[in-house]
Amino acid sequence: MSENALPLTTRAAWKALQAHWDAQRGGQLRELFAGDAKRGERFAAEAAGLYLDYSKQRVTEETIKLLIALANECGVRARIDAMFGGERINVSENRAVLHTALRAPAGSSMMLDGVNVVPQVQAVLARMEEFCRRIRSGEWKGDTGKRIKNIVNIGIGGSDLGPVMAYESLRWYSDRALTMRFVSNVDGTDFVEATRDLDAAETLFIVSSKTFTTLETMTNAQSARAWSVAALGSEASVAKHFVAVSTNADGVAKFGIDTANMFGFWDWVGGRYSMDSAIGLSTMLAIGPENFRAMLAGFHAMDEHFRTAPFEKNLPVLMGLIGVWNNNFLGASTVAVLPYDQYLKRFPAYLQQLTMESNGKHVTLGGSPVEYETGPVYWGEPGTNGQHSFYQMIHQGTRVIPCDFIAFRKSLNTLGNHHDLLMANVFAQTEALAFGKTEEQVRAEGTPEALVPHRVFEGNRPTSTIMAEQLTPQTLGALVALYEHSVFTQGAIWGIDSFDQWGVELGKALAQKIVGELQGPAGAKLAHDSSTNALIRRYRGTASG
Ligand code: G6Q
Repeated sequence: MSENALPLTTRAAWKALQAHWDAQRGGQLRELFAGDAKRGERFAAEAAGLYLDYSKQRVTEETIKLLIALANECGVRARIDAMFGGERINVSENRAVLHTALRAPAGSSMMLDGVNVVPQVQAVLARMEEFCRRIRSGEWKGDTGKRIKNIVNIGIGGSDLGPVMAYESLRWYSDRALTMRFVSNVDGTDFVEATRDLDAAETLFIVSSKTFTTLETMTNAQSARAWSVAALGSEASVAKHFVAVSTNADGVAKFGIDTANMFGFWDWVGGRYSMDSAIGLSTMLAIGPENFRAMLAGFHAMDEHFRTAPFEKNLPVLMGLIGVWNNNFLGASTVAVLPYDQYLKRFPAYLQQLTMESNGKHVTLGGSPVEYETGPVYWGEPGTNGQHSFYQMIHQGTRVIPCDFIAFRKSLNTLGNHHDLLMANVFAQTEALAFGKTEEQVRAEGTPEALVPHRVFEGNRPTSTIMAEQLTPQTLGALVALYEHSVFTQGAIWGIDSFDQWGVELGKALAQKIVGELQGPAGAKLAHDSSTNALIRRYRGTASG
């Protein structure tokens, strides 16, 4: 058995981490800070415009040393090189994983099977830029000669969450003359509500689907075409009101979109890693090519840092390893992502797919069941809103919920003292979570004895804080790449395929069979379990009562 195939929990570094945990359980943050006046600066790292403070995690220098030893034993460096080198590290789909090529600068080179893919990426970017120029300048006209004012992206999962998040995050930079909408759900309400106030003559649909076969997207695209053609009165109008983003040219042509209006990408770009490919066409339309390029530069800066920085200074590696520590030793089964910036309100939803679809796996690369927990549940809401709801549990609940706080020095919208108040809350929360409030402190405040236990905060609740100067396209790119690579690092430790998604494929197939049963002759024999049969009959109105 090669070193790389050793079961994780039998590795020397894992056992050392277990012993380290058993001995001090990560320590008490109060004591760790008291014992090291410089801890807050020493347990921090900076790259690509992002500052990561992990001093309020339950780690010591020894913990970090052991985690890095684990990364070395698990071959994380070799895995990084394999990804950047175009190897087929997505083993269950036999695919390379080269989303880093999407943001590689023009003129650089990233090889796949002996071919440099960067020129192909740059060629698509150039076509996207030209298209955006035509739409944004009004040169591209709708079928009736009107200028395009509304853009509707139709896609789901990786073909929706990235575009929505990027648009919301970078809205400040967007052209306010364009109305951007996103339709993903097969629930007709999504399409109807997204289009009810739009003039079809001024509306362009982007059908975004890597495979161009996804049930939800194809259904929404058909409804969009029917809606548009009915309003504009001709099938020929599709040419001016529909473009596609896909890897499936045949599917696009069959749908009736001219492949001249198709923007391609490649099988080496996973759906959840595609927001910076042509799937980002809506983003580029909203913020303009220059800002889009700046976002790519931010991604690339973090890619380079991840690829080259020593692990002890490597933000994604540190974040990934601390995540493993929290998940597998502290036993934390969730991570809260708490952006203190209203523009990042969809960032937690985006991260849910990135992290949970990537690392929610139960077998190793070789197919054996894992004997440890893999990816945790990610969730979150922007601060300060969450403080008035679920933070109660983070402060005083019985579960450990590690948190990532995300904040910016400068607001994009200066308004009175709002930003100072916002930031004061970030700092106060991480301080309170780390240090809590002891019984003595509560008593000293004059709290009636019966209330003392209720008002005690244990503290020792782990958090990281990510700070940047301002939310810019560049910062967003770096932030997304930070999480992408931290997910990668964790996948490499857990020895799983972070780039397949068989669980999603199952859902894609399952419903197809039942649709037939919902639409077929009433009374036809159903062969599901008794619960599913009864629910189907109730839906069809054929329940016997
Ligand atoms: C992402 C997943 C999944 C995918 C959607 C949409 O990594 O594979 O979320 O993006 O199912 O797929 P299409 O782009 O092919 O429509």
